[in-house]
Amino acid sequence: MVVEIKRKVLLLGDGAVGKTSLIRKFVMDQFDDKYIASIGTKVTKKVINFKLKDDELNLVLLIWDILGQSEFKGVIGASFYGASGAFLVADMTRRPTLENLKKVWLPRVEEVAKELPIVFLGNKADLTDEYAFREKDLAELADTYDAPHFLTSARTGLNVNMAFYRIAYDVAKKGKFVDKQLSYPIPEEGRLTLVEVADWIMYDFCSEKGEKNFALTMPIVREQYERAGLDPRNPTKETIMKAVKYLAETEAIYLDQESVEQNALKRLKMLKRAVSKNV
Ligand code: G3D
Ligand code: MG
Repeated sequence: MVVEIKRKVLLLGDGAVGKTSLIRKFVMDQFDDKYIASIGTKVTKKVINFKLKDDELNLVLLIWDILGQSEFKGVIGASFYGASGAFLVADMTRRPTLENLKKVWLPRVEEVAKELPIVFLGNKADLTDEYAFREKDLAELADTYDAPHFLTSARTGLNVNMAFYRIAYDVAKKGKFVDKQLSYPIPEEGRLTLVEVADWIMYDFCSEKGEKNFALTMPIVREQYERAGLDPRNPTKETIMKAVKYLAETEAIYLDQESVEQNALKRLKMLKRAVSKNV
């Protein structure tokens, strides 16, 4: 059976942190956007498919982008209504954008909806030389809300899919379809970039270990990526292949041989979608 549910998620944060760019990067040419003129908001739709044990769940994400000038005015209140999740976006190159998450955006979220799944993003992570705060600062804030955080780049694509899949997962999990078998979504068919593949493999490895351990397993992948010389911002075919091998070695410690091989194959198949000529 295929079940379809719709969920609304918001991107919140100061002007020019990259909200619109992140949505564009995630949704790419699948733009199906509606401009709600009265409240200065644009809605973009993206369907994410989750495979359940026997069923499928199509989660229709309605991504609400709060536009330009309205950012610091009262009009955004209406946009918050009915939201199932929110991104809180800061710009790694401007410290006040982080402080405003605390001062401005989080209080607003809490006013409207308690217990809303939130995901913190430190965007423009490609501009490493211009960082005005560290990942640790963002992590500390996220931790106080028990929420995940990602460093993202709408420019390179770093962690963009990861972040959206994560919020999709959190949002789906909160609804009626709470299901232990809910697995992380697999990117749709078609060509992938090497950055997306490296993201996805990290995602795949962590989700194998279950939702609870997601944050704990992330460092394991990071370590193996480092060992493989894989820079998540600029991965190559060779470093991804090495990383797949190292992750398989790690998994061999606690998984049976067949599962280890299946996982490695699954990951190499993703890589093929980035490097093969005919996808
Ligand atoms: P907003 O929707 O939050 O207001 P935008 O932000 O998406 O309009 O982005 C604001 C500016 O930041 C844009 O530059 C955009 O290209 C840039 N930007 C967004 N994300 C990133 C990123 O990850 N890395 C880098 N280097 N730049 C980013 P312009 O010059 O068009 O105003
Ligand atoms: Mg914008």
